[in-house]
Amino acid sequence: MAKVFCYILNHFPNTQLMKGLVIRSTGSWYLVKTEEGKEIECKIKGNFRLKGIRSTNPIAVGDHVQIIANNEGTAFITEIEDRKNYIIRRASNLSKQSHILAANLDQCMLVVTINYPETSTIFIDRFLASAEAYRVPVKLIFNKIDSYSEEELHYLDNLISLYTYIGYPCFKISALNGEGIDAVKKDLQGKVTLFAGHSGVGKSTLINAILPEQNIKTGAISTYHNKGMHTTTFSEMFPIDGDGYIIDTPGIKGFGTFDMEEEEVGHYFKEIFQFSKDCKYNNCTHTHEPGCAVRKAVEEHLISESRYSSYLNMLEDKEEGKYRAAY
Ligand SMILES: Nc1nc2c(ncn2[C@@H]2O[C@H](COP(=O)(O)OP(=O)(O)O)[C@@H](O)[C@H]2O)c(=O)[nH]1
Ligand SMILES: [Mg+2]
Ligand SMILES: [Zn+2]
Repeated sequence: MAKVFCYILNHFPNTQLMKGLVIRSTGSWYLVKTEEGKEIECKIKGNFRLKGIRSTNPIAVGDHVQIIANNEGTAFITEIEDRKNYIIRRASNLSKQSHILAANLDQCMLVVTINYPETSTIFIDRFLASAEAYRVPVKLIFNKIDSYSEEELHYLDNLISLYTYIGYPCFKISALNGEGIDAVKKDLQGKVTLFAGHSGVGKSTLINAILPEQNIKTGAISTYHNKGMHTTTFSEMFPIDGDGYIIDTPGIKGFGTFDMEEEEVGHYFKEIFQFSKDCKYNNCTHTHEPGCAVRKAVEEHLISESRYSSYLNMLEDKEEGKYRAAY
């Protein structure tokens, strides 16, 4: 940082130091909104390294940064403030490098559909567990309620009871006809919120309903992304009326996973963690150990079978070493 700073000061006397928020990232340049409300395109120079992770992009949407700008409009990011959290994913399947999707999130809304397309409970639970590890609070949005059969609606209500009971707030909405959207809108006030979920669940439709002026592309673009023609992810933050931001990352389905120890996986399933305090062994994996309070709770229907299956599913990945590969 110091080197860049001196270089710029020496060569461009009319420079200005400012603080701002990174609101768009394309990989090669960043759009920074300054404290005065100006939007400035910035490049980075120098070496930004994060402790412990190898990343393809050192700076992400949501980062609070310091920039230096001259009168000709050239600007550089010179410093990043410490992050309260961030989410990453692997840059590509084969790569050991990771890509930071966003930083400093207040919450994440996981958009879920029971059908068209189906979101499995395994997917939901893995997402929730990763978010716990990232220390990002999650709320669930069940979308497309205008399109379900009675049976599907019944199943949806069961899921809502389950996740509400565990401690995840749930919304029941139709992004298409607007039902339930006001409650979501209210909950976004004053916060930085990331929207996640499978392609086709209605994220862009929902964001458009909340921010009609942004006119984010729906449907067609998602399928284009699915074919993998462009795997690069450009994240963007959209300001919401009043105060707060929505982050749309076209490529995000779930979070990358942390390098966690086997006995740690259970810490990220809230109710499993609660019961595990009564297990006989404190490194219990809740699979075969005698005196396991978690398995007892599953038998007594105090922990749902679907949650326990998702837990076992994550643990299996762990055994196959997939967690390590996540970096
Ligand atoms: N019936 C119904 N369709 C919806 C709803 N929300 C979105 N869709 C449709 O689902 C498709 C995918 O939506 P999109 O917003 O692009 O999903 P994304 O990939 O998550 O951004 C589009 O054809 C939308 O019109 C909804 O609440 N009800
Ligand atoms: Mg979309
Ligand atoms: Zn146990």
